[in-house]
Amino acid sequence: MERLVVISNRTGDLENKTQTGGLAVGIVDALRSRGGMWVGWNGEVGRESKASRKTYDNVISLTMPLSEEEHEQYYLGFANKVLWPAFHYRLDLMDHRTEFVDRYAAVNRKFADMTCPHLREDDLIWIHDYHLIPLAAEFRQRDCRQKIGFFLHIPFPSADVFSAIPYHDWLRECFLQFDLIGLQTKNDVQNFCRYLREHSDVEFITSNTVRWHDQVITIADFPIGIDVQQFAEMAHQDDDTIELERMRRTVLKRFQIISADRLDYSKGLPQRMKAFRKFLEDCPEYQGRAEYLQIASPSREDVSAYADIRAELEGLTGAVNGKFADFNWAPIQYINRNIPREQLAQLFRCSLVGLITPLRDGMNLVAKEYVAAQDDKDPGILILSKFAGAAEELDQAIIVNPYDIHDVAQALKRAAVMSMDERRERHRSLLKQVTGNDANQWKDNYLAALQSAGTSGELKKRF
Ligand code: GDG
Repeated sequence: MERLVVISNRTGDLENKTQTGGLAVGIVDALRSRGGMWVGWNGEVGRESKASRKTYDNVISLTMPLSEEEHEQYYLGFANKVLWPAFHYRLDLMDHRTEFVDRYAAVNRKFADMTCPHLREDDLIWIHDYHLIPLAAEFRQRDCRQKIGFFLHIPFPSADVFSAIPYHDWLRECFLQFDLIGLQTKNDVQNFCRYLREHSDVEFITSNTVRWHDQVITIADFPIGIDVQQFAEMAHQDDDTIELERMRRTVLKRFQIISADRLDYSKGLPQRMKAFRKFLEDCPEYQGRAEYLQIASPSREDVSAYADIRAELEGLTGAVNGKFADFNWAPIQYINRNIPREQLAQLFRCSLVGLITPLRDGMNLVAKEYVAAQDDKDPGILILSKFAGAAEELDQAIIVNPYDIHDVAQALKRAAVMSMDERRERHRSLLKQVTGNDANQWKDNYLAALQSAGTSGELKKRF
């Protein structure tokens, strides 16, 4: 079996599997079973840190630091002030400077320089996410003939939106150096193919396979999954605090709502808080009973759009609590820090509603984790944005328009009175879906497609 080489902006933890999310679990398993290499940034910035090469049994971890300029212009700059907002339909938040794209290209060259000397001829190369779109082109320039696949974790926007990105032509040329382009949803695949039809001369061989010069490229959806069993086990390791929470739900008839997101403007947090406020206004009988717990883990705090959203949320939490709270009840609990994964799983389990309403999301693993954490005897209800990639699979959730505060408030009302039979029926179907396409299945599907993609390893030199 070919060795696997995974390259992503950040590498995962090859030692401690239980602390990692769906993506890392799938990748660690694949690396361990095939042997291989994981290449990425070590998370450090500055001159003190050095590139390193460590071996964990049959897996090599190859990491490097970023300089201050690289961090500023490649990571915070082109990746997170241009590509992230644009791919999430926030062209208004795009903040481009020419040095950003130059540094983005330069860091990709650096990744290629670091990786190339360690590659074997029959390696399968799997590159992840928007930070590394030009990497296959860099490899091809260095005469690499291996199969190279890409997986985009975030949405691929509509053709118009993509074409508004500075240097989209260059990004397109870079995309076309991969053998396989994996996206989260069918909608993403349609957007990508439509963009190619409208903005390039590629020849379509099938609806999702194109020829560009002598290269055949497949574009397909691989919806990412989670390790369902591991998450369910964590959710069911009871401890005393969680037992108490469960009692509050059953004895005091609390209507517990939970959300967990990175604090990111794409996740729709202010709209969600406003929808909860509307629910309290429309259903006064839930004042004193409904509790909304928002866990918002800090993220990219050096980017100003992230500081703005944080200030907005603090204002909204204060306003809603100030208006509705009583001496023994506050409607919103807002935690702006990272909490342990086990605790998150247990909190999901004792919350009657998982309220997951991003404005745009590649997939949204929290939605799948919420489903995996439920008891089949007394399962909670998933309310899910139609703009989360997960909505394509999880159609038995209550699907909402996250921009429509009235619609989300109505969904909360519907959840509050949903019969146990309906809850069980929906949960059974959701769990079947989440289990049927878990992290392992995702990784197996992707790697099988990569193995059979492209042009059977012939030398394709395009430069
Ligand atoms: C990108 C795409 C796509 C959250 N708060 C805490 C915590 N989390 C964990 C969740 C989940 C992960 O972080 C978040 O994953 P998501 O999928 O929801 O979102 P992104 O971080 O934006 O991920 C996304 C994903 O890539 C995979 O392809 O689904 O669309 O944007 O696992 O549980 N974990 C801990 N404490 C927290 O406070 N321990």
